[in-house]
Amino acid sequence: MLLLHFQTPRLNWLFLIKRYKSTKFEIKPEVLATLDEGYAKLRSSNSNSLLKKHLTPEIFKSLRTKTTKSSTLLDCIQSGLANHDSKCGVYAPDAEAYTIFADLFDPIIQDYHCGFKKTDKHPYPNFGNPCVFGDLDPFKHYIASTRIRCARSIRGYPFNPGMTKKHYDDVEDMIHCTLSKMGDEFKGVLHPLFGMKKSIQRKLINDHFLFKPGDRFLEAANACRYWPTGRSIYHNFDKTFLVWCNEEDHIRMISMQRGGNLGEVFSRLLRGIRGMEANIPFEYHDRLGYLNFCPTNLGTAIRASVHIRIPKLASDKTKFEQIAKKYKLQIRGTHGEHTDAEDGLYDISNKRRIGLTEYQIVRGFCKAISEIIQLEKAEKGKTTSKNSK
Ligand code: ADP
Ligand code: DAR
Repeated sequence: MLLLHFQTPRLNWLFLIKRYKSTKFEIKPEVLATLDEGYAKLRSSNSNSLLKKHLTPEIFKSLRTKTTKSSTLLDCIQSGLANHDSKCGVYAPDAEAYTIFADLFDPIIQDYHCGFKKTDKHPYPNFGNPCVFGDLDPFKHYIASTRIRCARSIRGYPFNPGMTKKHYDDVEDMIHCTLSKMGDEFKGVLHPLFGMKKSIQRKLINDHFLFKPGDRFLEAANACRYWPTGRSIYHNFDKTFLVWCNEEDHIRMISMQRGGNLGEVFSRLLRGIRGMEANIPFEYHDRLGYLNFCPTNLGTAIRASVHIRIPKLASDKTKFEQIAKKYKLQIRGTHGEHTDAEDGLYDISNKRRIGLTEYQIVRGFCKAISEIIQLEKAEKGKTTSKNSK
């Protein structure tokens, strides 16, 4: 704290207390009442969320009346209080929340990201040489498509719940303007959700390009105000590089294509990130790396995924779970988070996003998918030899 050079020590403290108080705000009694009621219901629920697991009565008591310049504990946990089926249950309404409410966020971050402790520091960005990964399925027997996305927040802008209508419009304009300056491979079209034909929206969603509206977890986190103002999707003409504007985060950059060529997908994402960061400052924390709305999207904020058909391996639940645990994988359905797999097609991705560099995360993902394909081949081989007897 800057030491002041007043003659009268008493004035020192009065000034400091006044300045500290000016950066905080009084919590309304109704907010505290909502917090207490919601927390009691959560404690008595059968929720398995990380919020319930880590918001102990002691931590609740210590954080209950804390605030950032613009948010309260309720702003952080309201989604998990309203949706007991949340996996995580918390969001950071602003970057400062990761510091002020660290006693809650740090154990959740450690739990979700497989052991990233509050004393650990995320490494500086390093994408290595993305081309080394090549094609994981050159004969196209298993992988339907490959996608790598990263989340980014724009420095100086509040996260979703604190944004005004103008913020949403400004962010959309900033992204569109930046994309229009990028190389030919990124030339494409912006589709604002505002006024988008339902048929076009449905096709973009069904084709795995566009996010779905009405995510109840985001709605409960106060992240869908003014919808669909400022929400849009940009894609290049090949639909291999896409940018989501103002869905959950300010920016989601996505590189994707049919087949298993992880090297091409990763290389394109890196070129896209370089193009965007040349004009837009991203929110970056010295210990947590890239900061975003959800604590599952910190550090690299990268999710690399394949839509892969592995009916044999998936039928052996124990083996499937063993390999997912070994490589810290997340298994989803193929129509987005909170969906189930259909006809043996799974969305398999890295779960951990912090504590490793971008290159290390994609390398681990590459090893995992390669082993999964080998296991599926072996299972297929067993079946073939049985049938031939
Ligand atoms: P994220 O948080 O990474 O955006 P979601 O699970 O919400 O992930 O998926 C968003 C959209 O991206 C969904 O339509 C999903 O089907 C699609 N998607 C995710 N991974 C792939 C992939 N490997 N290939 C094709 N589409 C994908
Ligand atoms: N649905 C919330 C968020 C989980 C992580 N996914 C994100 N951020 N899209 C939950 O707690 O389940």
